[in-house]
Amino acid sequence: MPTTRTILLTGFQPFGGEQVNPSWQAVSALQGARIAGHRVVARELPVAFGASLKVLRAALKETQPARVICVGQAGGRAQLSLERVAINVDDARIPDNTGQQPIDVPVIADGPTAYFSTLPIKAMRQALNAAGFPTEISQTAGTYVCNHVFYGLMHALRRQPKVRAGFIHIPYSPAQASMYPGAPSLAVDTVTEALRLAVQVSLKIRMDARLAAGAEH
Ligand code: PCA
Repeated sequence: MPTTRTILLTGFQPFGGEQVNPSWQAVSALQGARIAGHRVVARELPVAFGASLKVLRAALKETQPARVICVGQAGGRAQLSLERVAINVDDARIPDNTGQQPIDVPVIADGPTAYFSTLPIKAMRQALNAAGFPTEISQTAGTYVCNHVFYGLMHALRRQPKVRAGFIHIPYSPAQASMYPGAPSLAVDTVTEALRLAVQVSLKIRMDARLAAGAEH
């Protein structure tokens, strides 16, 4: 019997005064799910520079995953954002949940300027859009804890290119968005189903699709 391989999915704790984080709500719903012969392990990361990466690295070591998708909340965005690039800088507009507010410090001293996602983001966007999930390619994951985790993830896996990994930002949940008139939102159940499909595509696609998804600004 071949051993069941693991898919590691992470979400975040609430931050910035919110009561919930829809990234963890959506990811935790897939805990233990079987997707294309793989088993999902879901983990919640603290919204903290440094500590988030400690938890992530321990989970990578423990689960030896075949794929990793980290997920975070991006309030104000209207679509699922498949992040293209992680950059080597922490520049926090607001303190993290432990009160740290790094400004212009590298995630990893002496690390490269950036890492690209190794997920087939174009093929994923195509499949997600075809299934009715609003999805875009994003050219920046910001400079807060999500980018920190994305960069640290790609750095940790830099010598394991077969372990495809990346980051997806998601909109507010409808309950959160009701506090901010006009803010876009996406139902948590919808995000969960979109993530299930994203994992399926990441397992199936060997060579990413060649589709334009650039931005002029
Ligand atoms: N979103 C924040 C950090 C945690 C989260 O869910 C971000 O985009 O950096």
